[in-house]
Amino acid sequence: MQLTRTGCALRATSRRWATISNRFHAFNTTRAQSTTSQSATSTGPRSQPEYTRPPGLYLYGLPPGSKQPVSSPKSEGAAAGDTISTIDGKEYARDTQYNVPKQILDHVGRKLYLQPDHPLCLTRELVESAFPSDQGFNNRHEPHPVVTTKENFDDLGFPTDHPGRSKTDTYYVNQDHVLRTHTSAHELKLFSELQRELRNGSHGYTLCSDVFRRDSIDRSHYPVFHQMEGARCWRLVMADQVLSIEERSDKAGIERLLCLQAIREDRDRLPLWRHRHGEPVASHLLQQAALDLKTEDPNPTFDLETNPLQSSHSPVEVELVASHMKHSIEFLIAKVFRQAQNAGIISRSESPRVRWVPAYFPFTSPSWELEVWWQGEWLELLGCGISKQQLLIDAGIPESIGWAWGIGIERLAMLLYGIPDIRLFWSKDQRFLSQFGADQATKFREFSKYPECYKDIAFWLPEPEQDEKAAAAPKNGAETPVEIAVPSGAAASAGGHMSVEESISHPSFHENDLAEIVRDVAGPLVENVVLVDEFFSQKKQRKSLCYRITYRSLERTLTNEEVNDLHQKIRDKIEGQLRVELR
Ligand code: FA5
Ligand code: MG
Repeated sequence: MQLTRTGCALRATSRRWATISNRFHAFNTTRAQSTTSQSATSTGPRSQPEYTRPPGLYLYGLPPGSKQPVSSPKSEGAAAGDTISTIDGKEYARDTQYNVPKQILDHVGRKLYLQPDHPLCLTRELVESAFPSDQGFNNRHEPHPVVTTKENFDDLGFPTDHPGRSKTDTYYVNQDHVLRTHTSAHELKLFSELQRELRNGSHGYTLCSDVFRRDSIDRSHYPVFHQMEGARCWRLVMADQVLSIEERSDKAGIERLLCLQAIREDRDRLPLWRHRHGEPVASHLLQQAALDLKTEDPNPTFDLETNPLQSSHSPVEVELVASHMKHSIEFLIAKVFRQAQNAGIISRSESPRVRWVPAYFPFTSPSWELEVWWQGEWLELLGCGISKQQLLIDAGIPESIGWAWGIGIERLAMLLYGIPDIRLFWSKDQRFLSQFGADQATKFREFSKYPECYKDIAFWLPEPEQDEKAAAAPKNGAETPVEIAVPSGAAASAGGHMSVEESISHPSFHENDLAEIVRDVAGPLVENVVLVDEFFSQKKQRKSLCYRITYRSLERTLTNEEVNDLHQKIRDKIEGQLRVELR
């Protein structure tokens, strides 16, 4: 859901994400000598102070102590009296935590990423071609969408009070099970499997699955979408074994560590790296990828304050692993751009642009997001980082270092084919499906453009509690429009930006709940929901919000009566289920 949000002051007082876990003490002890011994010569930090999140960096939710979003309205999917839910053939006991609407369940089992000639399937194959099995990546998928809260959150180090765990962000099957909010829910299992596979020459994987989020409604967000996860590991232990203590005690010795050498060699073999360093690149790769990709990466690889390296890693290791990861990912994006150029979706005359943005994820550090310049704005494609050592320890591969990323497949496919609206991926219309095929560079041809119709809905938020009033009221005391922020549907459930202010300002209203009601009533007939007006009334001591709902079918023209009827139903439900007063 888009918000007209400018200049909202973000309060960055928290240390929520700070604590880099010391749980991997055992591993640290082994590595401690080499890390400490560098201190004389290395420019990087030695020990890991508590990490204080910098102003403006609000990935993965709110700091501890900030208020949680309110719980969701009662879900349509939970019919009274039902005690068992059957999801993709498996049964789950239902409890009060259940909040999965039927229309979300209707998306389960479609497996679009396996449907031949579907753009999501073709996009998955393109990603796999950049991380192929003959280069040590097991290409996997995981169809069953229900995972435990342990897999989705705990195993990845999500704090217990993380807003992503709330029912406003996540679909709960019961108190212990959710529809996965990201493919990272399988990271621990897949890393554990690598323990065996590392010996057989595999050192990484890709995984494709559907994921589910109570998210906003617009052309690049859908509550059910697809992600691919990728990861790559190197073993570190050999190096420690073969070098003497003396050798480890100087920087040169560290640099000679066999593992580092292996990572460097792997990195130096990457086509994009070779291209940028004037090394020859196989001609078929040159043709496949737009290697003139322009990358903006102005920040240092790690920063103690804003994007720290882990205490078990040396600066050299982090630099190399990050460099390997970024060049591997950029190569994939270069492939996407070349294909889009071949199809005439983007021009060949301009070099495609991408930029790396520091990020936060509980299970990687340092972390980044990658954005691409697309249709005049930056579009976020993926999150990634150096895997948290605790995860590798838990997976049984403590002497390893590695990277991981998670990509939104729809976003990639929109780029590849010029598909303008994320809802189209679910279309069963042959006019859509017949356009794509493995051996053709395809530019999506709009087969219809049915008229849109928008309607506004305005309401007063509940009166804030006394202690919230001071924070909510505008400082000048005037009854004027003020720039406030509402919890955006920015997917705290597995990433996304959410500011502290956003959640504190409206403790009893969450935009995701509004989006859910709109979806319940109108499903795919709504293209966009956007906040168009907001102000605070001194007299009423309340805030008013006005949302514009854009109705447009991808398959037919909606009649006035139909839209009026949908809109009335949405109004009724909002009034009945959210604690707001319609205006
Ligand atoms: C994650 O989900 C992390 N699990 C990624 C990760 C994996 C980080 C491994 C580190 C290591 P994030 O919430 O940013 O991160 O989502 C990843 C991508 O999914 C986004 O960049 C975007 O491309 C896509 N995405 C997110 N929400 C939606 C949505 N509602 N509809 C469509 N695509 C979405
Ligand atoms: Mg994100």
